[in-house]
This record gives sequence, structure tokens and C-alpha cells, in this order.
Amino acid sequence: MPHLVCGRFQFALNRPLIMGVVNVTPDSFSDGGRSASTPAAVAHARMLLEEGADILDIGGESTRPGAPPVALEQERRRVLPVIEALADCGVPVSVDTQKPALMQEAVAAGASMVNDVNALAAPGALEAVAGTTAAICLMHKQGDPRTMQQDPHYDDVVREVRQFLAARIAAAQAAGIGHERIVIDPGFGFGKTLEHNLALLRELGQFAALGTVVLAGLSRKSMLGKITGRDVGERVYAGVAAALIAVENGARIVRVHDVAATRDALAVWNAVKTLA
Ligand code: HH2
Repeated sequence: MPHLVCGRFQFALNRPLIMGVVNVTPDSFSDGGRSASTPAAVAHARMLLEEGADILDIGGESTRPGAPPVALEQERRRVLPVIEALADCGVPVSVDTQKPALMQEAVAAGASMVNDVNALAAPGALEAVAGTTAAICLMHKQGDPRTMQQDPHYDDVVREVRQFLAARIAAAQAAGIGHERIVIDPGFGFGKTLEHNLALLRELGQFAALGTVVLAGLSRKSMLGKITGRDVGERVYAGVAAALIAVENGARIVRVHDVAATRDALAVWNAVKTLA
């Protein structure tokens, strides 16, 4: 079983981890505007900690379909004060960014993980993370947020996403990022139809077979709305079900907004499975 090193933190992964989402944005699809100020974001993060988050993921740029890009300076102003305030909170703080400069600044401010929906493809991104001890989540997406949901197409979504992630693992390792720092994520909803997302969730074990930790982010996403007919604020039960399926199929980190509900569900799963 892979273990995970995030800076000074180590996880044996004998139980799945919960990554709680803190969006310091006015426009995130799931919770837009709720934590847009530094104090509100820090308070939200502390609530997620109390609810049982193992990792906190701080983002300052929405990646919802149609979202406009955010300038470096603005993203910096949104996330760095929150990361600084949480640096000693007792769990790893992750920065959700695609920008190499901010990756380095966030780690200097106290982040122990980088979560890049662009899988370190930006010029300088591999080097930015390699020069730290932070963990890295490499996510797959097709296209960019502005256009990605217009007409996603794959001949074989599971094979193509797996090949992409295997290549990004190899690139990260070639840049000097150790295996124990690498997390992969098929990127649910990032240039994928409902059928693509379901195929990826069903076959998540094929990603676990690549030998690195698998993260799944299904929380509140539109695929759950399509399945249940529910609005974004009413997808807690569907999200918990999706997180459980992901864990059952090999995910060892679930990225969620609804930490308390997910924690209880995973406690039941843990009690039954007790990973050795
Ligand atoms: N999903 C979102 C953002 N970042 N990172 C990873 N690794 N995996 C994901 O599935 C993922 C992600 C989108 O969710 P959210 O942060 O709630 O919304 P927004 O991008 O609108 O801020």
C-alpha cells in the first residue's frame, strides 16, 4: 500500500483521508462567496478541522465550467493569508493552484501540498514543486474550464486518463519528485460527460494500480445533480455515496465540502474494512 509524505506530515494510509475544501472565491460552483474573505475562509477551515478534515485544500481560483481565469496577484491575495493563518493548524494545508509562482509562495507560507488541476503542465511548475518537500496532486482535465464541458470526447476515457496520469507521474519523478509525494486524480467533471465520470468511478481501481495514492473529487458536482435531480446545496447524500464508492474502488483521499457527513460514512467503512 502506498504511503504519503506531505512536507513534515506522513500518512500510512491505513484509512482513507478527507480533504476539506475551502474556496476563497466569490464564484465557486459549490459554495461561491461563502468564504471569500480571509477571516471567513479561516473560520470555515477551522470548522472543517473540527468536523474531521485530515487535509485542508485552499483555492483562490474557481475551476467550475465557464469560470474566468484569475490574475496571479489576486489569487495570491486570496490564498496566502489563509495559508499563513492555518500553517500551524495540525494538518497539512494544500494549495489548489495552477500557477508555479504561487505554488512556491504557498509552500513558503506553510502549505505542505500542491493540488494542481493542470498536473504541473505549466512552464516551471514541475521545478517549482520539485524544489520543495510538498506532496503534489496531479489531476487530469480535458480542455480548460471555459470550454471543457462543451463537447468532451474520448475513444476510451479510462485508458486515456490512465495513460495521461502515468505520463505525468513519470514527468514528476524525472523532475525529482519522489513517488511518496505523488497523488493522482482522474478529475471528475473536468471535460467529462456523466458517462465518462461514471466509467472513471467504476474503474478507479485501474488508477490505484499505477501505484500512487488516488484522490477523488466528486463532492456536490453536477454529475450528482444529473443523477439525483438535486441542486448543488442538496447533494450531500449523493456526495457521501460517491465518496464511499470511490474509497471502495481504491481512492485514499476524498476531496469534499461536507466533511462531517463524509467522516461518519468513512468511519463505518473503516470499521468494516480495517485496512492492515
Ligand atoms: N475539483 C474542483 C477543484 N479542484 N482538485 C482536484 N484535485 N480534484 C477535483 O475534483 C477538483 C479540484 C472543483 O470543485 P470546487 O473547488 O468546489 O469548485 P470551484 O472550482 O468552482 O472552486
